[in-house]
Amino acid sequence: MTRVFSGMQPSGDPHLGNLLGALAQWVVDQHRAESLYCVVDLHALTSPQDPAELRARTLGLATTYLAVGIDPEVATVFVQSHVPEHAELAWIMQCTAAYGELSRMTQFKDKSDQHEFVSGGLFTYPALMAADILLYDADQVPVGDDQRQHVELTRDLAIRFNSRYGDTFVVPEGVYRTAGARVMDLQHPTRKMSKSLDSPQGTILLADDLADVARKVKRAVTDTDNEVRFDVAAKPGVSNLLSILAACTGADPAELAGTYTQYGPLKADTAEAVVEFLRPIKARHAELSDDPTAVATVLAEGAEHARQLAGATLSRARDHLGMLPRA
Ligand code: ATP
Ligand code: LTN
Repeated sequence: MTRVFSGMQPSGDPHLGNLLGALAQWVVDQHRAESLYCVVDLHALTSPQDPAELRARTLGLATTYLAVGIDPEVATVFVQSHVPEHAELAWIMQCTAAYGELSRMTQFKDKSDQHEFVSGGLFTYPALMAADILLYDADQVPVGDDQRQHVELTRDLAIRFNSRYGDTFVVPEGVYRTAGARVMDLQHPTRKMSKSLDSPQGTILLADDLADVARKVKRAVTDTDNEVRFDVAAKPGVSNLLSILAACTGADPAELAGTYTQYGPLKADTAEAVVEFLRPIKARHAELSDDPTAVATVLAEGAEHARQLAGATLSRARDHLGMLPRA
């Protein structure tokens, strides 16, 4: 059976981009593949975190996975740092990656320009991501468009390791969703919606109340020519609304464009679609948050299963590398 692995950082509150670009895909994938979904808390440490917030967000993000419909009876849900094999294979991947290769990662270049404190971990982040994926012999990695370069690097590292030390890792493929793959900020539609961009009016959070959600969509930046057309370059704001509406309703954005002649109705329909998309997820999240021990149990079971898989791969890699077996 195909195996799928993906992860998300507990570094901010989940937003509509995370839900449509990633989590919605995960929910679908769990029924066609053996799926593992990880809360990548070690990745969040690449920038300084408030301890209490990190703890709350880690549990909160795991709760979101379950609230969107990831079923722990079907998929494995766990926290990265509960499986110490990630950190160990990450070191091996750091030693497999070239300095120049890591230097070319655009996410590193963007983030290191934005931050005053640039950790060594931010630089080696893609090696940890490669370890996440390779530990589970994942065939497919569903991610947003922005992670393409990291998945390509993972493939390169797996191929390099296999050719140096013999067949060890499965070479994974990235799976990039088209509708909703890149949800843009509602106020700055040429930038992706993101938890690290300070744009509260342009970002729809799962935690927002539904009236706020509708208001933010209706106030989204469009343009003045009043023509509804799906054209990301020329009409980023309108195209973003069409993509969001399409992703929430399972339609095609270009086809949807033909059914509108004005911005008003497009905004109203998009607002309603987003609200109806979020409503059940919010309700389920609230329910699960009332029972944090149930979520903790899911995570404990998930980690146990993940460790079995990860342990086997790591032993294989250690052996092929020539590391002395542990007594
Ligand atoms: P940051 O702002 O710190 O970069 P983020 O909001 O981009 O964070 P990540 O934790 O980096 O979120 O991403 C989690 C997942 O959500 C990834 O698969 C990523 O591709 C996807 N994702 C993030 N933002 C968007 C977006 N605007 N549109 C579509 N997918 C997104
Ligand atoms: N880098 C990813 C999160 C991430 C991930 C992974 C995604 C960490 N490890 C493994 C897929 C597979 C991000 O920032 N979105």
